[in-house]
Amino acid sequence: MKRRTFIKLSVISAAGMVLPLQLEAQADDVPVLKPRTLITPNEDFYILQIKEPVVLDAANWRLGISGLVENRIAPLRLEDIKAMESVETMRTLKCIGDPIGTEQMGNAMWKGARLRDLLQKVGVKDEAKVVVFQCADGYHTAIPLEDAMHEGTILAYEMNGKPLPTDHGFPVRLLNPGHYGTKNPKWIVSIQLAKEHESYWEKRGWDPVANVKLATVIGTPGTEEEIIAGSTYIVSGAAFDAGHHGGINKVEVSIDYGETWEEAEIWAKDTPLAWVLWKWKWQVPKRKGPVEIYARATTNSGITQDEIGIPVEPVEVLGYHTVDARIVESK
Ligand SMILES: Nc1nc2c(c(=O)[nH]1)N[C@H]1C(S)=C(S)[C@@H](COP(=O)(O)O)O[C@H]1N2
Ligand SMILES: [Mo]
Repeated sequence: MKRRTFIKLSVISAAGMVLPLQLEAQADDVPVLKPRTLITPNEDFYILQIKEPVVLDAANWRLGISGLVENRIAPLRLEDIKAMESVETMRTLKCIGDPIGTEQMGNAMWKGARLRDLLQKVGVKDEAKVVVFQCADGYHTAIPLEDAMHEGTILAYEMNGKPLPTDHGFPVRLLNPGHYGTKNPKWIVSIQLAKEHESYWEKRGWDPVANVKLATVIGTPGTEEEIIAGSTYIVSGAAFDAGHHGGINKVEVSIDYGETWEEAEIWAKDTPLAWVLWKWKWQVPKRKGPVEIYARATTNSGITQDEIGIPVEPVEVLGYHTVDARIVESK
């Protein structure tokens, strides 16, 4: 996979036309970081679902709550959910199919209502063990009642200060801290309390728990990227543990197959439910040829990623992300 190594700027030509200008990533004065910003703009946020995004009309949309509940309530309108106490929180979302997070990971500010406030309103029967979400595209997934009652589990209706975009689940999606995207359903149309449920992806062999594993991703350089011998180059990326190991304490980079490690600077962070962004200034050697870049994180609980990954409690740690690049003569 080739990564983007150029940034686009616009300049006004002599004739007054806006021309695209490409700058090389390795130019010393214009380091290109990937990710570039702590918050991923909505238009850059990855999009993933089983079919096409569903376009729902807020006026006609209703959210039904049924199953093992004490009180029957009329289906909720979007206004009803917006009238509940709201929380605004920064969260990183990541796909289980890309656990390192090279492409399918993004971070946003989300606003919504706590799921538990809604569940307390309807009253949950003792036999209920899971909360099932049915979505307008036919997707369905369940989460344990305990996770549903977590104060950080929200029914989100805003993303980065805007109504939730259609691609990200308009009008309402779940944000379920600590869990991969599969457990963050979009276009929710009904919620059921049940004893058990086999979800869409579980039927197809995916992990029913879907806890996010600790991982560090190298954004720059990209695979096969050409790096100028003797230059300074900013290696950059993100690291995320979804709070399972107390958050990220330190990120390190190695360019000698893990023999020695250099500490990167964490230049942006929020709570452990958001990624940390890091960068490391590399004095690129004069010798030309292939180079392999490794990155690893150490958590606040004291766990450091190793080469192949570690099955530690409470959730796993992935191995290093490695990127093959090339040191070349300047052109
Ligand atoms: N309704 C619905 N919700 C869904 C999915 C889906 O296919 N349908 N896919 C899930 C998966 S696998 C991921 S990774 C996230 C992606 O969320 P995003 O498109 O907002 O980035 O949505 C989750 N929620
Ligand atoms: Mo996913």
